[in-house]
Amino acid sequence: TPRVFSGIQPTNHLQLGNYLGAVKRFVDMQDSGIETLYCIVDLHAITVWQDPADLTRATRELAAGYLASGLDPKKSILFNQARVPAHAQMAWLFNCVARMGWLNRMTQFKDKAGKNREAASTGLFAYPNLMAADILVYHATQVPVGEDQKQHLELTRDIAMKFNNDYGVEFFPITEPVIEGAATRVMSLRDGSKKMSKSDPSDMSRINLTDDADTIARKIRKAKTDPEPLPESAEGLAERPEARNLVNIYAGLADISVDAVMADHGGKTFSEFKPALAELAVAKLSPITGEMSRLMQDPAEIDRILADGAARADEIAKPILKRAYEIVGLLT
Ligand code: AQP
Repeated sequence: TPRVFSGIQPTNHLQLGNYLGAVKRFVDMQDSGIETLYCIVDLHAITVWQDPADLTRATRELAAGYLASGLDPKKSILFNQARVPAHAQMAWLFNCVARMGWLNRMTQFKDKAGKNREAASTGLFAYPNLMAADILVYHATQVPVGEDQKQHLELTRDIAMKFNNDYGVEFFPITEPVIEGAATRVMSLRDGSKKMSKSDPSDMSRINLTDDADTIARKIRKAKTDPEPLPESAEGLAERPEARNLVNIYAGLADISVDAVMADHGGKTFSEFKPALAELAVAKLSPITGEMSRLMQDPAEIDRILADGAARADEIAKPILKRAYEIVGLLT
């Protein structure tokens, strides 16, 4: 049976890339009739240092972001990872399946560990194994993510295949990444070669879902561009990363193709296009921001929704974990 799983780390604030690359897709898939599980991956977040109070706040804020963006706890299972122990238990099995050489090739580890790899946590290194566990402990078949998660999803497939092969079973499904839409890789507003990220030290590099309308407009107005007007068609964007990024953001927010954006805005200067983009961004994001802050006033209700989702997730995960233990030969 098809099943959708995805997650986001509760670090800092949700940014536009997370929204267009992930959350908006989650909402689309929720309404597709397939069972959907959307997780707040708090255990992933602590692979780098998190202040405990900030982590708790960010977990509730991300839940509010999910709900405000249109995820519905009646249609999707919404929960935080720490509440479902099967994730960490399955991850241990995968620590014993995945090879050091596979993890050594992960570009996210290289980026996040930086120069001083010796000082990175072992959790950061094993991060993709926990991600594989998140997905496979539900036998999820589809995983909506942004472009940057492609390599981790390939590793998830490798783990599933190696497990099935080593134990001579057809137990884990081979998961499909769902990387769709015009904005699968939203770039920094300050640097068209870097992805927009929650943890970029420059707040001007990203649009946060907590930003007010003036802040959004100012960030777009100040976004780095080249001096030329927009080209007449999409082909002209190939060598212009900053221009391409703003057009992709427009297409993602408006839910239209890049060609459709170019049909309307091709040839315009940035002093014409940026205000149009800012207006669109404010129109689409402000209602979400407003709803998030309303939801954040009732943390008990958020906690109740997450606990209820976790109980439902646990029911799916437990028998799959038990069967995996049995396959391995562990007495349960
Ligand atoms: N710039 C992006 N464009 C499109 N999709 C993106 N995603 C992240 N950045 C972009 C997608 O958002 C989901 C959740 O990401 P995450 O929180 O698990 O970790 P991340 O990819 O590391 O996100 P950030 O914002 O860069 O966080 P930090 O700075 O904390 O590491 C994933 O589906 C991801 O593809």
